[in-house]
Amino acid sequence: MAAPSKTERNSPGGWRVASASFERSADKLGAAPPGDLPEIAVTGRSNVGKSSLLNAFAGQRALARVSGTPGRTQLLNFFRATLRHPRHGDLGLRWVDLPGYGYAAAPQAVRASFGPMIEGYLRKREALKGLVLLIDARREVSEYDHALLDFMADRALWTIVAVTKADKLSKGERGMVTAGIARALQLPRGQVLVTSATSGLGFSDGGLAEALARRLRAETAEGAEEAPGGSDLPEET
Ligand SMILES: Nc1nc2c(ncn2[C@@H]2O[C@H](COP(=O)(O)OP(=O)(O)OP(=O)(O)O)[C@@H](O)[C@H]2O)c(=O)[nH]1
Ligand SMILES: [Mg+2]
Repeated sequence: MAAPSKTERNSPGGWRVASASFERSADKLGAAPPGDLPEIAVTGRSNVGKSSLLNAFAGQRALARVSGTPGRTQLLNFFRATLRHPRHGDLGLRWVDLPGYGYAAAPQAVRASFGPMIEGYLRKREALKGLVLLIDARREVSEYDHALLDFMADRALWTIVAVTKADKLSKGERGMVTAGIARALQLPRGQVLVTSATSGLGFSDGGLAEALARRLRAETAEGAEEAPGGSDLPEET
């Protein structure tokens, strides 16, 4: 993966979300939009904060529906977003909100709980360039999360973890929790981003938009070459 230049890494007012809108829901891969934009799939256990993360990322209140009832969304929800950088210009992407997993199913049945729709999407969608795996700051990494990554192992998709609801932790706890999650998932610490949809932590400079933009730019630079790499996130602010 092409390393971001020092200027890019440190640029104040770097990548941000210029626009985001709902595109469509699909109940099968055949109903998905054309794969003409790079896609980032967002996944995690039910109620982990996927919809809230999207709203915070997009800077919109009600782009995705925040639900009080876990496990209800059973569709692939496609959103379009444009990332913008003052010098590098615009990057288009699709953000794909996957149904939450681990709801009323045993970990061994994670795959079954995905169903053919999600399995087909994760395995076959060529436009899919990265995965954002959400982990609740107050919960342990679960067998479900491990099962998802195991399930994805043969595809070796670039993955970043977003720790959600970090506002429920003290600043000291955040560092410990992040290190613990990185260890549990055997990911570099730099691929674990601490976020709070409530406080906005993890969404400004050096946050999620920056990490996704870097990945998509590296992807473009690599062309067809397969090379999952690190996101090299800055330390939590
Ligand atoms: N304190 C706090 N609560 C949050 C945060 N993000 C989400 N929540 C709450 O967590 C609950 C679930 O949030 P959602 O965004 O609907 O979670 P989801 O993963 O999309 O849920 P499903 O689609 O049902 O699986 C809601 O009550 C949110 O208000 C956060 O950053 N901080
Ligand atoms: Mg949701």
